[in-house]
Amino acid sequence: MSIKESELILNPDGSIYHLNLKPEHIAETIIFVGDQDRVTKVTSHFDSIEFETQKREFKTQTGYYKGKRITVMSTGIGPDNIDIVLNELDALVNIDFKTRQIKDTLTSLNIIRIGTSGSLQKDIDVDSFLISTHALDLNGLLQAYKTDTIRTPDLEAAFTNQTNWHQDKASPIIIKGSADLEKLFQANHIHKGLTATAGGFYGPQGRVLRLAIQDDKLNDKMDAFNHNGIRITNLEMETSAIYGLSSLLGHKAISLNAIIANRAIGTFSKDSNTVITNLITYALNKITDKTD
Ligand code: R1P
Repeated sequence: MSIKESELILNPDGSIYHLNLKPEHIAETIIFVGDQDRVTKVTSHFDSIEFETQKREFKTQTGYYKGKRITVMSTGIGPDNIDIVLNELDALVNIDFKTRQIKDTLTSLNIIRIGTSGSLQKDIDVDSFLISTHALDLNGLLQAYKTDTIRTPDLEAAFTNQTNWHQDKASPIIIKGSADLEKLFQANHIHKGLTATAGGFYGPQGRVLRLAIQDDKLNDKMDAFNHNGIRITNLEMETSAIYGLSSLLGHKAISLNAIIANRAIGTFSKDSNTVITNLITYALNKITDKTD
């Protein structure tokens, strides 16, 4: 069945609607960053850049690092953007744009988020790195999809009990990242944990400036959560959407977090730029170790 023009939207030049990309423009290893200015921070390490484009907040560069072809793309802020980015990237590799049909042989991408995040744990300091082993959808994006095959019922039940999750809210969804990529990026000095992904920066992450929030104990309850040693370690705004959609579409994904705030103590990094730069260098070297 051919996918209609209103569902798979292509620009007049044949590129996909929001990302402005054609299939030949992307590599199979893709780094996501939030900030569009972080794209060149990553590619400044590259040997060469063969392609670049930008539409709205989605800036893309594809090039070579130590001989490996890598695409770096900014996703902007939030899970709603990840819905666009993941669906359009998957279409670029797995849908034939001429026939508008799903290809017989599917391609699996390696997706690596290099992002910033706030720790919920006193012992996970600012300026440290954290790998998200799992992600919790606090934002609701995944509620639109059939997720039965990728969920973690034990963890979800433990989270519902621990936080007295309201029955009238949709049930929480927790998804695992790629075990292969977790293994590739792990190191003794890097924390691991369950990352909670919020749909906003202030109220949805328990920040109060002038507005009261519905559950001002949610962060405390998340910080006290421990299920068989799995703790909720940090809050950010993309990982659950990346993990959920990647798993459903057959891609491998991992989220690497530069911890720049500690919400449990109330501190913020004195030099967040350097932490992010160090995480970029670490990630690039690990990617060239072996992601094929
Ligand atoms: C909020 O300031 C943004 O920073 C974090 C959050 O997930 C959100 O996107 O990640 P990035 O630094 O990757 O954008």
